[in-house]
Amino acid sequence: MLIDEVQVTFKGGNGGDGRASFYPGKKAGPDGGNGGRGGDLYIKATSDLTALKQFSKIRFLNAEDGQAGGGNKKTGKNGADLAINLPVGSLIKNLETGELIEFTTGNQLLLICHGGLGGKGNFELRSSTNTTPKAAQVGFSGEEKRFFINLRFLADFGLIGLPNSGKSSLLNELTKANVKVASYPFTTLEPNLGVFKGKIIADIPGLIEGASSGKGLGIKFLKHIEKVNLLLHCISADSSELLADYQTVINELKNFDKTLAKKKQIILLTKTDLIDAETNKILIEKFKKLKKKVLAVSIYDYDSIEKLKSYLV
Ligand SMILES: Nc1nc2c(ncn2[C@@H]2O[C@H](COP(=O)(O)OP(=O)(O)OP(=O)(O)O)[C@@H](O)[C@H]2O)c(=O)[nH]1
Ligand SMILES: [Mg+2]
Repeated sequence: MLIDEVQVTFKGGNGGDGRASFYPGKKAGPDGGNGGRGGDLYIKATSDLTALKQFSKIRFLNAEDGQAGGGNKKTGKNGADLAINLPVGSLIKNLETGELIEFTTGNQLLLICHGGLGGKGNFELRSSTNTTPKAAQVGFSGEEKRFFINLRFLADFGLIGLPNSGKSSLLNELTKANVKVASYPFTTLEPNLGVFKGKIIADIPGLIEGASSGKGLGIKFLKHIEKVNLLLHCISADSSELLADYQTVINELKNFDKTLAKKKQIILLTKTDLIDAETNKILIEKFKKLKKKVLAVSIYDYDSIEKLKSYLV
């Protein structure tokens, strides 16, 4: 399940309070240490799919606070920084300033909220006019910001095709997604995502004729593949109308968004275990006329899956 939009508050850690203390005895004088800095809060873009789930309950995240200063000029410990993983492709909007930030590449790290400075201890606060300050400074608050996050994964590869063409089965072969597969159309109701060698593959619900005008399910999910590098167009080899199958999906893509239809695309002739080798050859030739790369695959043919994997790499 894709969690789409959340409103959250992020906060840098508060600075620790300075300490007001006095060294006893003959050398008496202020010796309170400074508070530690609050941790900074970062956002890191990741292709780890579990990053989607963290906001199903949590709406507030903060970096660690700095600790208070101690006696004997001891500075408090700094708060630890916090890096929040967000799916690559997420869009975040600062609700106060309206600023938009998009996370487009993996491991992108961005400082979002500064931690607060620690308060000064009474040792540090000494001055020519006040050589024995009795009080210390309170720590400064960490920056706090409210964001609207559009959690979306930028897929690198998009599996498209008619219902029942074997998209989800391939996703399962290529990744550890383990999604539902069944012998009827519209098994997939929401896009499934899987990670293949650090790249995200999106399996989109089947597209049918009329999809672009609202039929079926697939079209509203096409936004998930707007930015893919490569479309994997699945066509079932046991269909009686392969070229028509191909054209149906292409037409729907075109009607939805012309640039999507122009995206780099290869054809995956799926379920090739259901046809004989001779037919297989003929079909591949047919598709080659479309000047598209064609790969014949079957989830029951280990070599064909390996070939697909190395092509994707
Ligand atoms: N023989 C054979 N059957 C396959 C192969 N790949 C998938 N299937 C079967 O085809 C049917 C449909 O597979 P899915 O992976 O659910 O197809 P899908 O394109 O995701 O379908 P929707 O989610 O409905 O759009 C299932 O019964 C699969 O077991 C294959 O390589 N060979
Ligand atoms: Mg499916």
